[in-house]
Amino acid sequence: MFESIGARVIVCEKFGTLTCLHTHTLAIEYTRLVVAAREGYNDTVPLRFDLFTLFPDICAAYLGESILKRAQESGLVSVRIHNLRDYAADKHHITDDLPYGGGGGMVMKPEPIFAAVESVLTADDRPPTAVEGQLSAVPIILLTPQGRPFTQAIAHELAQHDRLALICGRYEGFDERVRLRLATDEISIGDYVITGGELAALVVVDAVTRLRPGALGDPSGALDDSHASGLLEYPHYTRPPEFRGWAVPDVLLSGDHARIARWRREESLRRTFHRRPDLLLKLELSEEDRLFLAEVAEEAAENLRSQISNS
Ligand code: 6GU
Repeated sequence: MFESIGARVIVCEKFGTLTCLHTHTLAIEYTRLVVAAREGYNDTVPLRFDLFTLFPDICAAYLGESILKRAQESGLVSVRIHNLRDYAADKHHITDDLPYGGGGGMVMKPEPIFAAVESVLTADDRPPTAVEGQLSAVPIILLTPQGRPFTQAIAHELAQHDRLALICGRYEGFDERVRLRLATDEISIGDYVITGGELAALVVVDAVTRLRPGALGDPSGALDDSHASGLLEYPHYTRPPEFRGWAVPDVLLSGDHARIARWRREESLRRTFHRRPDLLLKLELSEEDRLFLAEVAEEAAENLRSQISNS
């Protein structure tokens, strides 16, 4: 894979020197290929998502707009939505039932879910009845509040695959046999409960798609995002330079790119220190970053001292 990308990069470089007409397109394609090679993505086939849900319209609405729409149109990803109700064998297409042992709520029946996933993923992808803990070629991911908390690192991990199956839970949850015998992974999007896994599956599709080289118009886009560097993003400003007497910081108008880069780095560090100090502990910081953070910490301590003495 790397070799073929290498060859294509060389071809792009050659074209780049031959023609000016398509330089911009080539520059984007070039960056896309380099990023794909470095990150280990297979950029030659679209990343395919299979979403299994009882509410296909919810998923389709979000996937039909903006970056996700364009990523599908340009063949970077493909998303198929499968209605679990279509795989219920009975006359009324029932997909849930009462819990054994009593108690409130309904449980999602195993048969329609197994039938849907097994018919969509071909026999080559995965043995029809998986043994617990066995690795599948295609990750089969349940979206539930009991899953591992979703992070940017997990998005990177999932973006390495050619294909992902996402199963959205509803009601009280899945029959445990879905978890034990079909799923290979279970993801939650945070410590709160929402009505179903659809929003969570869309969160995963969105975060993973953004990482596919070329999904964002600007190839460096995904690198600047909050959490991509492990830091929160710096403040952004646009025109006008003054609004209601509030001015844009001078440095951003200075045209001095080195100073602007340093300012952005410092504001990212400052923001992360105040809002998410837990993130700083996980990072490797430069000496310059450390010195700056020491100043921020000293400032914060000074503020605290004066608050305490004024109270
Ligand atoms: Cl994946 N599903 C539901 N219903 N609630 C959640 C969740 C998922 N992640 C956090 N809360």
